[in-house]
Amino acid sequence: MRHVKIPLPAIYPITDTSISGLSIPEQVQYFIAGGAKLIQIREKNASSRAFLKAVEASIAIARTYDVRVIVNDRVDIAMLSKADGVHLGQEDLSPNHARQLLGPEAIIGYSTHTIDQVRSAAELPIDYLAFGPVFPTSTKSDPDPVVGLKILRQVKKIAGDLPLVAIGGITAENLRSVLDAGADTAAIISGVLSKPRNIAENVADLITICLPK
Ligand code: TZP
Ligand code: MG
Repeated sequence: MRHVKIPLPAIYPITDTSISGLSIPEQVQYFIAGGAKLIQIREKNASSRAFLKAVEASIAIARTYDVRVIVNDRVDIAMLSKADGVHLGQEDLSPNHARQLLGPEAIIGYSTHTIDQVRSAAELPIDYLAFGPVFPTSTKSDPDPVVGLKILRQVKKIAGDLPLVAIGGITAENLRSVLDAGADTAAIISGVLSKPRNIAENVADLITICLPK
């Protein structure tokens, strides 16, 4: 049995400055106001210095609410900012290298897009496995092919006790189907940052959908 550092909450919002039109700390504040307990900071366009500054400011806010912050892609920024962990893709530093740098307590998440990648991830020092895009998404440039709910169900069986985070095109309308397919958590960008409601309300609504009936 793996050592689970924190029980992963069902909703895992991710920042995106171009969709929201807000600074990273502002988005983090809204996520927290909506009840998020785990947040990922993802920023593809900022300079390293600006990104570090934004992550530090976000972590200062998150600490006062006991909210965990994961940095997308950048192990160096996660280290410098003392973030709770890092989220790595197939082209980023490997989970083994990230673990070497960040130590045993860091949360390391790892993106996968195919069953083969999921199988290869089984032996890696990771704390959760992300899989997707489950549904079509226009948030990621050049996304991998859509995997759908049937493959997500298969991935859950392969992942075993490794927490499974579904990502890609998840909204209030399809969230229940993703959880029913076996995802422990839904990582969501446009579904929290786009209208119809404000960001905090969007997060709160999604959390409500996950509550047992
Ligand atoms: N990885 C796979 S799909 C995706 C990422 C980062 C984008 C998710 O964004 P959205 O808006 O929730 O579809
Ligand atoms: Mg990446």
